Amino acid sequence: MLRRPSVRALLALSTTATLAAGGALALAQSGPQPPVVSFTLGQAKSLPAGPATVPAGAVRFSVSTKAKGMHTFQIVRVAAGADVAALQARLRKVTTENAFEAIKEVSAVGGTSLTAGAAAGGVYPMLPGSYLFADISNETVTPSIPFTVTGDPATGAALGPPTATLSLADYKFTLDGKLPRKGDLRLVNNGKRNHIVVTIRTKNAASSARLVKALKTGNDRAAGKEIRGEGSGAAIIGPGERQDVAVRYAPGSYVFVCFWRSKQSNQKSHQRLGMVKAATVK
Ligand SMILES: [Cu+2]
Repeated sequence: MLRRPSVRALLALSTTATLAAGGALALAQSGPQPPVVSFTLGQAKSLPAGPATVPAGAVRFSVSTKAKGMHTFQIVRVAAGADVAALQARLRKVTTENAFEAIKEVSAVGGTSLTAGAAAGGVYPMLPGSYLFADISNETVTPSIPFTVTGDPATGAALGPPTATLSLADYKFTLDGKLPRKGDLRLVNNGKRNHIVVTIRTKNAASSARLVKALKTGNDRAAGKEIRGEGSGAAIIGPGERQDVAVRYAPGSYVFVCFWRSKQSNQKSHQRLGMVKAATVK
């Protein structure tokens, strides 16, 4: 559902654009390590696999796939008392932002993209309750499996100190701290809307400035000229959610962009409303 035409078209415009989030992600955290849970994404329309229960508190999701191409996992919270199996069936048919937001009993927690060969993921402050672990890579179906978070609700808010924080608002990005070459990047949604974060590498700061302008004005052709090398993506981050994405950046210039577009933004893509930001890694 994330791979809307505008995203695909934009990335396809650059022959050098390869999505390599999985390969770029690495675990890097000092101090006490959160427990790790491992999930896998399958081929095409097959179901993901993973544990039925996950402990409450800060948990590192380590996600891998053997499938070709870029895949994106999405953690979805299910409202208390809702019929999980029914929602799983309903989510399976979701292929658009509006269809996702129409299901009131589910909300996006977070997720990220990955490619075969390297585990990707991040640390999530998990609260007890019912969840779905979904594969949102496919454009015609959204397969998912249920899991339950059990344990002390009080531990759910604990995340360690961030290396850097990228805050998401309606409709703007704010970056606090320096992007690490290797570490955890905290993503926090302070807005009232769902957002995504696609990270695009550019040639230099001037190219980033041109890309920012092109994305804000919806000029995909101009934007395509500035995309360089690998990009990566964070899945849907719901209002109030936070996650620490394990990242590894080569020194250089980058642009963060949100392509989310739904009725809540009057069908305007968020990048047109200002959700584009250039950043550098030294
Ligand atoms: Cu957005």
